[in-house]
Amino acid sequence: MAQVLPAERELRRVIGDGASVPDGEVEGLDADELIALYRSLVLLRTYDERSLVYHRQGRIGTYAIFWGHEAMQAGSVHALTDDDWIFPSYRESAIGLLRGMPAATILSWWRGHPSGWWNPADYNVASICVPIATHVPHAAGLAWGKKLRGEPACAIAYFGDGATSEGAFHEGANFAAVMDAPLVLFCNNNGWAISTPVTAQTRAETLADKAVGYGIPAARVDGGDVLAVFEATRDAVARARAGEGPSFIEAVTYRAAPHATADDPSAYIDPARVEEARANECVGRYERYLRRQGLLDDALAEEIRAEAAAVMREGIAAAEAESPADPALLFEHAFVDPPASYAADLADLRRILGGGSG
Ligand SMILES: Cc1ncc(C[n+]2csc(CCOP(=O)(O)OP(=O)(O)O)c2C)c(N)n1
Ligand SMILES: [Mg+2]
Repeated sequence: MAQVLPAERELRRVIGDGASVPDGEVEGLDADELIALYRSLVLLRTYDERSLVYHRQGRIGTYAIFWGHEAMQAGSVHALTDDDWIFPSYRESAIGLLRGMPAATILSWWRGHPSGWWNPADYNVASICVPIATHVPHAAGLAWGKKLRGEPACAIAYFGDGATSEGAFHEGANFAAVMDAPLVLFCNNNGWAISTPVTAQTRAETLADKAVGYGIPAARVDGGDVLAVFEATRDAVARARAGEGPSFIEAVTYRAAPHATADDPSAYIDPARVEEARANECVGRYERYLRRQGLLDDALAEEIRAEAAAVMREGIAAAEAESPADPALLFEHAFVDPPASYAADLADLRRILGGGSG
């Protein structure tokens, strides 16, 4: 059976445990960049934790929690330039924050408000993809387009372990490989597709093995190690820019939170394994690393957390200050020729919403 080479099946790690496992180092990252990475992690963590509270307060709708996924998101984005395109799934909904997108925009998306839609070209961040894996061919096409135009930019598509069972993943991966498209296929393997464990998802020994069939080089990294994720993504981006085509990164973690706010994982998950994942979560791991390196102290950590909290406070205030959307927007692109009942139905809908009885 074709397999990823044995050395590449090991999870790449940089951050040690402060005891028996020594810290490594990533070449080419200076102190400012290491702190910038921490700032991104804290911003994402704060966004996620505040969002859960906003959901419980009824201020945003159903929300896909990404607690524990921050290292995969921040580590990979820091390996890109702003010209590179990001294709997020719902799990990476807030990744635009790392490209300067206002928190209010993303919060509005989760509030189902049209101000939550952005022009992808403003940030080189595509729309949040909810259907599993359907953005992989889009990312492959965009990356191929960059190559055809002779531009140096590449694309990165984020998707989960479950997505590697979907046709769209395989079509996108094969297409990117055949066209030598500058694409990074970033798989967040958090062990679960809602309640389906990865062991019930595939007979492949690793998800990285799936890349072999397409002739795509693959790496497996510890998804909780932001520096290992950064390094693997930087290698993949270098390959893409050198005209060597797509790469696959399998970042391995264990989902330490419910799939989304509508999920109750106590029905299927092993609580001891969750506890272990929470104790070893990625933001704390990196924080301890920076402290061991003498780069972070309490004052700086507190300043960075306060900054992120302010971003969220302002974000929710701005999202809630938006005036209610016109319900006609729901139908704007639905009909070429609206049915005869359309005007009356819309008037009914306006009356119900306006009357607060809907
Ligand atoms: C095409 C499609 N089928 C089914 C669903 C319902 N669904 C939503 S999330 C999910 C699980 C996806 O798991 P995974 O790819 O591992 O991503 P994760 O949620 O763990 O990040 C499924 C099946 C969907 N959104 N789209
Ligand atoms: Mg998953």
